Amino acid sequence: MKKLSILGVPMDLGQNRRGVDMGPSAIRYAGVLERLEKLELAIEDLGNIEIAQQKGEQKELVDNLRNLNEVMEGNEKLAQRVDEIIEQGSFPLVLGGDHSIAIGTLAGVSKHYENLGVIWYDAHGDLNNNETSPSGNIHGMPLAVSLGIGHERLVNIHGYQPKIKPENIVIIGARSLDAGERELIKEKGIKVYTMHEVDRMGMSAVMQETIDYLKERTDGLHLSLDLDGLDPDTAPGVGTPVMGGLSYRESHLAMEMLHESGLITSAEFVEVNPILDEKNRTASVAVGLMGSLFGEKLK
Ligand code: 4U7
Ligand code: MN
Ligand code: MN
Ligand code: MN
Repeated sequence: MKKLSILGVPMDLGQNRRGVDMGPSAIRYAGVLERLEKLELAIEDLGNIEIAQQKGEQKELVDNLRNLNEVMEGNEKLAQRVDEIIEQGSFPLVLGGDHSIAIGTLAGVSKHYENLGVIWYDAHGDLNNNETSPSGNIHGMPLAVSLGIGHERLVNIHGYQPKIKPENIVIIGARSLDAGERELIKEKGIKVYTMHEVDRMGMSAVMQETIDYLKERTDGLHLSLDLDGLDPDTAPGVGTPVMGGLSYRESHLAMEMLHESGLITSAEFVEVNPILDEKNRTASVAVGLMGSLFGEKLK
């Protein structure tokens, strides 16, 4: 039976809104364990890793990076835990927390693969660095950091870099890209399905192309799913909502096709903020998507 290890990361230091540190609790409250236990999986919930508390007062930005030391510290811990989970032959399912935690997750995962693929399901590219970032928020930087682009402390987390190669990335759902991010996408030739392509081609074709593309070039595949990839009408409990997003059904189809592909070797669900949510709907949507990703069947 496939082993699955759930690890919560109550991180809110990668951005400046409160509440996303309660994401892991909200997702557990929405029934993630009960839901996944119905599937053929041996599940362990490892609880949450310890993350520094956000103090409320705005600290001054150092090098245009908010809370660099605390984000570093949390991600080093996370990388180590994820590394161990894979070493023990289990599938890491990481619950965020803001998206800065992808830095640690990918650092722990990528050590185990020559050519790790990454699906970045998000309204944003998260391809900023401290020089291009309009906000100084590290949750807007994890994909660049994993490519080895950005502050040298961040890119060297877990003692090596880069974690991933640009040709092994597929971004899905993008509709808010900053100027520096667009440049990087062009320069590195990163594959992006914006909302325009999803509208034109349909999610089924987008996912089929994504799977075919990644299948032949990667030896492991990580799903990094930011709930703001979905439309805010469906997933309102996120810190940086952008109108015109992926639908509930499109997202379930994407997860179902990923399950059928058998390619996914690790996953994280991030940016669930119960304080900004309506009756824990966003956490429930996240749990439903996990159900589809791990093989729930309608009949
Ligand atoms: B998320 C932003 F400027 N690009 O860098 C930035 F629009 O993890 C938003 O995808 C980043 O939610 C959003 O601050 C990060 C902004
Ligand atoms: Mn986002
Ligand atoms: Mn993101
Ligand atoms: Mn966000």
